[in-house]
Amino acid sequence: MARKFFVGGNFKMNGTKESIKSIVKGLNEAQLDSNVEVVIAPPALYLQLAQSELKKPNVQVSAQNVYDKPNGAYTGEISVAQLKDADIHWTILGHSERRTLLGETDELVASKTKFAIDGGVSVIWCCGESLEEREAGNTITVIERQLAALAAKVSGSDWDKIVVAYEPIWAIGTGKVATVQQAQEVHEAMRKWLRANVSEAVADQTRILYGGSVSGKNCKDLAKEKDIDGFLVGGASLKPEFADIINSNL
Ligand code: G2H
Repeated sequence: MARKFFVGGNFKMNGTKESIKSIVKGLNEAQLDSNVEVVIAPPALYLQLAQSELKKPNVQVSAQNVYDKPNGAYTGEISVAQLKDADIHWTILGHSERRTLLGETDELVASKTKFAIDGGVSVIWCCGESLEEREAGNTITVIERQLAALAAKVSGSDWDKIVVAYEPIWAIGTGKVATVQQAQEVHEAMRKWLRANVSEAVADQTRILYGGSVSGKNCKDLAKEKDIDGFLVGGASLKPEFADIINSNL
């Protein structure tokens, strides 16, 4: 079964009511490849605004984070049940900004992923190595460690609800995109790991996105690689070129 191309827009902590409306209006009016699954992730405060403004059936809305506990005394957090109540069916988890700035461990990210899936919310699960880890030759070891923590928590059909995003930390928001070869090499290694440690079906069916300074200029070359099944886009998802990235394969 062919893997459907997937493009996520991670707005991070950016936007206002006006700018979110304007981005969504741009998407509503753009000609978007109907073979691409598109998910935009505005800040939590604007999830419902984006949802209510969206008119494109193949564009969905995602949270950027969710907690792994039922509703209760967890100040500042958002629950899976609340996302479902707001009709939000996706969340990003394990973004390196949360892993590095907020101390999220491999195990916490895996636990949140399982909790989200069990509650009916699909997950864009992120992983990636730092520059130091890459220069030490540890890229694949780091990615495999992150994948192993995930695979220890999820199983079977859980994988149908996971889209994996490889985001080398040194390429995030820096303008330093990984070369096509660097990205493809890691994606291939991830698929190989899934084949050996999870199953043939999960390796064949799981979408593996690339993230890190993706732009309208570099997306087409990256999209041609056999193991790159889409993108998680930060800065460029706030701009009109996001539509060009969605249309990478046209
Ligand atoms: C990586 C990416 C989106 P950017 O964080 O998740 O951001 O495209 O700005 O590098």
